[in-house]
Amino acid sequence: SSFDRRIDPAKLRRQLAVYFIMGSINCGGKNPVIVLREAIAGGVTMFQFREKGTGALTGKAAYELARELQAVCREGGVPFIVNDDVEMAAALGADGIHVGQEDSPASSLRSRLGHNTIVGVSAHSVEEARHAIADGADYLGVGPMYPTLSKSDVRPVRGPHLIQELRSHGITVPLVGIGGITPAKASPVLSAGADGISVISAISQAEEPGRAAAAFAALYGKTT
Ligand code: TZP
Ligand code: MG
Repeated sequence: SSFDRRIDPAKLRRQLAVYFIMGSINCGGKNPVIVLREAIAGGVTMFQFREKGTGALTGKAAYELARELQAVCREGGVPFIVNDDVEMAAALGADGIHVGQEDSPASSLRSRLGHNTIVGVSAHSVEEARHAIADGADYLGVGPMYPTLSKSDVRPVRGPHLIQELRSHGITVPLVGIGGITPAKASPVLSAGADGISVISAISQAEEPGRAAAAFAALYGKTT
């Protein structure tokens, strides 16, 4: 069935620990391929290609960058997830896809992309979380935890309390907090019950993306 998922939740929880998200416009003029390579060397455990916003690449250029970043992920042994674009995920044979509430249900994405595909869904409330889980999501992205400049149509800040609320309502699926997370602000997100943190600017705009990624990885007692 569409719920016959082959993603192991325990493995996925580990992969979600330091979940780096970016597209070309998030890298402050640096080459995204270099940024990602450094970030993975520093301790990033999962990557999402999110080529969105003013000045973002489209068409062939977006595909070419996606392919390069996918190759970097393969070298580093890190899952490569595509934001929103199902056709791109299918064409590249991505490890997963991340979508919003308004997109196709997880079960249909899994049927389209294959049963080993990681399907992540954004959720902003208990209601939305339950809906996404019923639809077959493997993990949830929950936020925004803190104020962010990286998303224009962002929802009101909910804080780490939202994670705690989901857990207290019996939601046990793997989940990550997102929005404004820095190494200094990550601990409350994890203490609230998140399996990992997802980050754009704290890594992509760091002077040294590798060091920034290592600072997140260190929260789990791992060093590189
Ligand atoms: N969804 C909710 S907040 C956000 C997204 C994509 C942006 C996160 O970026 P940053 O720079 O880590 O705040
Ligand atoms: Mg969407």
